[in-house]
Amino acid sequence: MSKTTSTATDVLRTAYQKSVATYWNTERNPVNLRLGEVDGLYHHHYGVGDYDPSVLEGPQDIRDARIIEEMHRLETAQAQLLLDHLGEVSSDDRLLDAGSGRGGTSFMAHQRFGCQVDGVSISEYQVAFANDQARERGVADRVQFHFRNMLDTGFEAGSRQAIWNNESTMYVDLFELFAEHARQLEFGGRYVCITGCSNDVTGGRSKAVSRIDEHYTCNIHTRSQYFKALAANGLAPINVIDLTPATIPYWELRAKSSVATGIEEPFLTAYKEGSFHYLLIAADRV
Ligand code: GPP
Ligand code: MG
Repeated sequence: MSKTTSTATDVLRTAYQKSVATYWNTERNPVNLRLGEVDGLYHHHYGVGDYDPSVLEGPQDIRDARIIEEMHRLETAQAQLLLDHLGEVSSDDRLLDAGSGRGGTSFMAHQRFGCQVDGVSISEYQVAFANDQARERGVADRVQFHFRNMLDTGFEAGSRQAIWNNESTMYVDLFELFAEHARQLEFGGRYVCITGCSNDVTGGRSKAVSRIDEHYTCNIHTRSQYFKALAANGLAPINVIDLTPATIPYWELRAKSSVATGIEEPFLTAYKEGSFHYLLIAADRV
């Protein structure tokens, strides 16, 4: 471990990064907290798979709780799908969750593989939240969260058997990000991301995609940028899955829920008009 403590000046290098950190340091959306309270896994990504339509029936109090549980189930299924693509992971392996949020995917990886996981986030609030969760779960020796920048983590070269970004690549330059991932991955190590990306084929950024960027203070990349940046950094794709049809039901359910935030319509519009895709990309370090 080359760095143990980081100050805000080390980690937040630009005015843009500071504004992203402010968003996540102050974010307390019920759509994330109430879903996390279902079983203690707090996610910062969307869901995949069909929902059970019966959750929309019944008296208001039960209906609300059932919708929230169902949305949480779809978000957990998304994270399981990401982990399915990490390949063989042993309990001796060290993994990196780049943009680890409140820790949901990291805890699931440790639960599944018994491996060590480090998560990095530029939100000090999220890092503290996730480390509290690790202590509560009794896994703080194996799952650790750090206030660090995913573009410059300070972890040793070749120290990681797998790295993922679960919906966090839209905050950074992909060439810089994949250079840092390639540095940290051992030869043959696996990289997986799930992301929303804009469609080069339909031309410039659509109104709906711009509204998503504005909502989260992010910069959604085009599909082609992912593959250029992977290729430029010795990351060879092994699997690409268009998850767009699988995520639309999640957004339709979310739009009907009591915890909708207003961003549901832009997502549904962007996916349905074809200006935006929800992709899983898995690549090997070569
Ligand atoms: C995080 O989920 C969302 C992002 C990091 C932003 C953009 C993602 C794209 C695929 C474009 P969240 O769970 O914090 O969002 P919400 O509060 O809306 O549920
Ligand atoms: Mg959410």
